[in-house]
Amino acid sequence: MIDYEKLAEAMGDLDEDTVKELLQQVMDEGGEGAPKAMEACQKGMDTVGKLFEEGEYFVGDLIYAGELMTDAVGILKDALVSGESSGPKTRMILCTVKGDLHDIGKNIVKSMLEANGFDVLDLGIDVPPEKIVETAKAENIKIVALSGVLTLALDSMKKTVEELKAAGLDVKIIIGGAPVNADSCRNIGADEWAHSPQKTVDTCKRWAAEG
Ligand code: B12
Repeated sequence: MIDYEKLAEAMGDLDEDTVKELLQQVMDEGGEGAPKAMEACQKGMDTVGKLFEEGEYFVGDLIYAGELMTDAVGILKDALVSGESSGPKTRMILCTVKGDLHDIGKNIVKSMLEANGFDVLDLGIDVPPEKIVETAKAENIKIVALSGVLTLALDSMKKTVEELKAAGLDVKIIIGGAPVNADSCRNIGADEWAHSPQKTVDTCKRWAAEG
């Protein structure tokens, strides 16, 4: 029986040994607890963010937290990405928007999409609207997924959506990352928003089926 509270706490404390021990236990028990373990790790990351805001953690701790979270995803990956990947692949764009360098959430979403049969064109981090518009045009892309965790990412997302629309491109746009919600989605003019990778996959599958 995994103690998810203990896992969230260990992540918040940046206690690498305990985090890795508990995640290995999840995998040794068959991996069914992986989504819950992921949630616990994210909860721990919220604690890291809070302690950073309060001045108890510094940028070095954020970097360490980022590395630990990446390792955590690596351990859980096989259990997290269990989608079916048959049939023709829909090509789509995924990236972190301009001004934002965070990519751990984006990479999780990417793994889930790929495991579910999408051909994900990952443009990376800090991606300006022009590059997204250019690529969508050149590759005849129908789905664009934008990630961002900084508050300022919301402005970049809005600008990106405006430029995609101004270019007359017929694309569906989904946005995600911690600061995104229904209100910001409306304000940005995106078609959908999500925090959970599963909702992202379900939405993109629906759009791909609509064709
Ligand atoms: C790790 C981390 C870093 C690492 C990032 C490493 C990396 N490779 O990504 C580093 C050290 C680089 C970093 C830098 C900075 N950071 Co930082 N960072 C964090 C931290 C602790 C965790 C972020 C994270 O990975 N979370 C875990 C992932 C899994 O969650 P997620 O991204 O939300 O993704 C999930 C969902 O949102 C969704 N999702 C994600 N993307 C997408 C996309 C789509 C399309 C969809 C549908 C869904 C989706 O799926 C994911 C899985 O469920 C957060 C605190 C926090 N609570 O988030 C601060 C935080 C985001 N950082 C913050 C700050 C201030 C900074 C710096 C400015 C610090 C500095 N002074 O230099 C710089 C900014 C650099 C920049 N320009 O981007 C602030 C942002 C404040 C704000 N409101 O804007 C936070 C909130 C901390 C805080 N509370 O103060 N950071």
